[in-house]
This record gives sequence, C-alpha cells and structure tokens, in this order.
Amino acid sequence: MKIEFSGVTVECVSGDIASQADIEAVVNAANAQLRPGGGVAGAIHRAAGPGLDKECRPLAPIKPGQAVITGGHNLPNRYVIHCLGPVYGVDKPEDKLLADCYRNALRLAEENAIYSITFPSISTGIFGYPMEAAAETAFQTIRTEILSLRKVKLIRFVLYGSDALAVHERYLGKVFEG
Ligand code: AR6
Repeated sequence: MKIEFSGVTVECVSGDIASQADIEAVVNAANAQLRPGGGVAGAIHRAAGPGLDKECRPLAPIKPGQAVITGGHNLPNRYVIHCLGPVYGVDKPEDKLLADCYRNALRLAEENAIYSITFPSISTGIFGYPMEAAAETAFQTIRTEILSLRKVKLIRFVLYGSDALAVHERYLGKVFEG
C-alpha cells in the first residue's frame, strides 16, 4: 500500500529491511552501543559486514530518540541511519522518544540530501512497544515532518510478516487519509 502526501510517497511492504536494494538510506533499530545485537540490528550488521561495527564505535553511546548516520558498507544502501528507540515501560515518555527517532532520522536524511529512506517498526520487537501505538506515532510524526522535507521523496516501511503489515497499512490510511 502506498500514499502520496505533499509530493512524498509513503509506502508499507513486508520483507527484510536489509534487502532494500533500491533505497538510499536504511534505518537501523539500534542499541545504545550501536553494536550488532539481534532483530533488525543483527540483520543490518550481518549484511553490512564488520566495517559498519567499526565505524559505529566512536559514535556510541546514543540516547533514546537520537539518530546517527554512517555508510552502508556491504549493504546495498549508501547510508545507515541508526535510531535508538525507547524500551517500552522504561524510557519515558515513550511516544515522544519514538517520535524523536522518526523526526531525527528524517532530518538527517534531509541534511544528507537523501532521496529515499526505509524504516523498520522501531521499538516493536525486543523493546516491547505495542505495534498499533507505535505505528500511529510513527505516521503522525512523518505526516508533520513531510511538510519540511525537500530532498526526501520516498519513505518505505518494511514490516516483518503479514500481521505487522496489516497494522501499518491500517494506520497509514487512518493518519494520512482518515
Ligand atoms: N526486517 C524488517 N523487520 C524486522 C527484521 C528485519 N530483518 N527483524 C526484525 N524485524 P527489533 P527494537 C521487526 O527487535 O524493538 C536489537 O537487538 C521486528 O519484528 O529489531 O527497536 C538491538 O540491538 C519488530 O517489529 O528492534 C536492540 O538491542 C521490529 O522489526 C534492540 O533489538 C523491531 O524489532 C532494539 O529493539
């Protein structure tokens, strides 16, 4: 499913965030130390190779809501934007910190003249954020931020599995068309 809003395409697909070869910047659901770990971070570091871990070390630690940018190394993407999402029930207020992730990632993309960016559903795996609430916050933040974007023209959410895709499609419709 895709929508157009203020000249920007926002779309949801199911798949693997580490296999989005047509996208310039891939967003990592990182840990504070920017180390490989599991989930999205594991998939991204595995595909990128050890050069990414090495580039990340001097940039760590990062705080919840923060985003930093590196090269893509062996990934098919030119850049990786690493975001630390809130741990649900621990880092508060969760919705503000999650919104900060999306806002800061889009601002870094804009500063680096990035045309296309792909997001996973930050914080909804190991960090335990309920997916519906996370999807609503993500799309509301993106809707507001799109109005200041000049370079970014394609925003793709890559979801793991049909349930995650269905939730995100529902909120994409609700926030942009509802
Ligand atoms: N492609 C797309 N989505 C994925 C993939 C993938 N390859 N793998 C998992 N997901 P998570 P978090 C989904 O746990 O909650 C790491 O160990 C997953 O189903 O990767 O922000 C880090 O090192 C879920 O919906 O990120 C941190 O310690 C979503 O992506 C911690 O986990 C995010 O799951 C970050 O936890």
